[in-house]
Amino acid sequence: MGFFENLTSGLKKTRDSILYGLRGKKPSEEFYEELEERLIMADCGADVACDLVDQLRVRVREKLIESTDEALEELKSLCIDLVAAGTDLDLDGRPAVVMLIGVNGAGKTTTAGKLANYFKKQGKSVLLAAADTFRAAAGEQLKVWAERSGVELVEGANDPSAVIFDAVQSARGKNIDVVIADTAGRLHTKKNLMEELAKMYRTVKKASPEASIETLLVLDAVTGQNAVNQAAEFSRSTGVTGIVLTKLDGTAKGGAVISIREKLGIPVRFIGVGEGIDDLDRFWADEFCDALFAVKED
Ligand SMILES: Nc1nc2c(ncn2[C@@H]2O[C@H](COP(=O)(O)OP(=O)(O)OP(=O)(O)O)[C@@H](O)[C@H]2O)c(=O)[nH]1
Ligand SMILES: [Mg+2]
Repeated sequence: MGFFENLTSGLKKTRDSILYGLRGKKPSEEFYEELEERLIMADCGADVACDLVDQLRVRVREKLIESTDEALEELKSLCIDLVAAGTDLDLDGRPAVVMLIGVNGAGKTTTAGKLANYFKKQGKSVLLAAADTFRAAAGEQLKVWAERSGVELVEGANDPSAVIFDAVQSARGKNIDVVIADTAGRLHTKKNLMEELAKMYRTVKKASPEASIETLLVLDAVTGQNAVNQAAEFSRSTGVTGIVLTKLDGTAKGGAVISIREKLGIPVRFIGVGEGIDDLDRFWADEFCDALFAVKED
């Protein structure tokens, strides 16, 4: 199955919950009200949903649109405008370092494994850094992913910054393109744990001044609006350059992507739509909105 099919089937729950019964009609006040409610249910956020539907009303009037199918196509293009900007990755540094951060169980380790495979397929050399030194089994879990994707792994005893230092230095020595660091799950309310992230960031710069750093906040889409709150909290205490939204396959809350982009201005960089090694891809606004609002019955 290609990724687009994967994405389309992953977002089926969200799409169905937004579109059910709305197709093949004339746009009426009832349609707009129902649509707004569905967007809120899909966790687009109440203000964003209200804005989108208001803009849609104007478009429908201006373009003399007469069917809800056409109106939903318009909604799709409004949605693309909202989420498209700034999705490019900064991988120019030597090495490029991708730090995965987030609360417990969001999907950081799985994403680290999938990303290793993703970059490797693009012809880049990759090194995984097991910087979750908190949970005993975390290193083992990452080792399995390293073997699966055929990349090197750097481990260490109990200091995440030391692991990152070793990994970045080793990558520098071996001319490796990308270092992916898996970190321990943490609550954004724990100040010392947030400071630990800041220390890891400084350590990368110490190990290689030419390194570029992408700090990707991994969020579980199933948590919907709560994911939006987590994003707000994490970005307040540490620099978050992008979001990885995981588990979009298991939720009707895919609208969180729109909400995060609109409310926090943080771009979604990658999305996860399953537990397999290939169930991750870059976030492309048009593909995503296509899958979210596919007007054709499926
Ligand atoms: N369905 C689905 N499951 C996922 C996805 N990403 C991760 N998971 C599952 O979510 C669970 C937690 O994933 P981990 O990668 O261990 O999460 P983590 O953030 O590293 O967890 P901690 O290290 O404990 O904080 C695992 O069972 C994964 O298989 C996804 O995109 N879709
Ligand atoms: Mg983990």
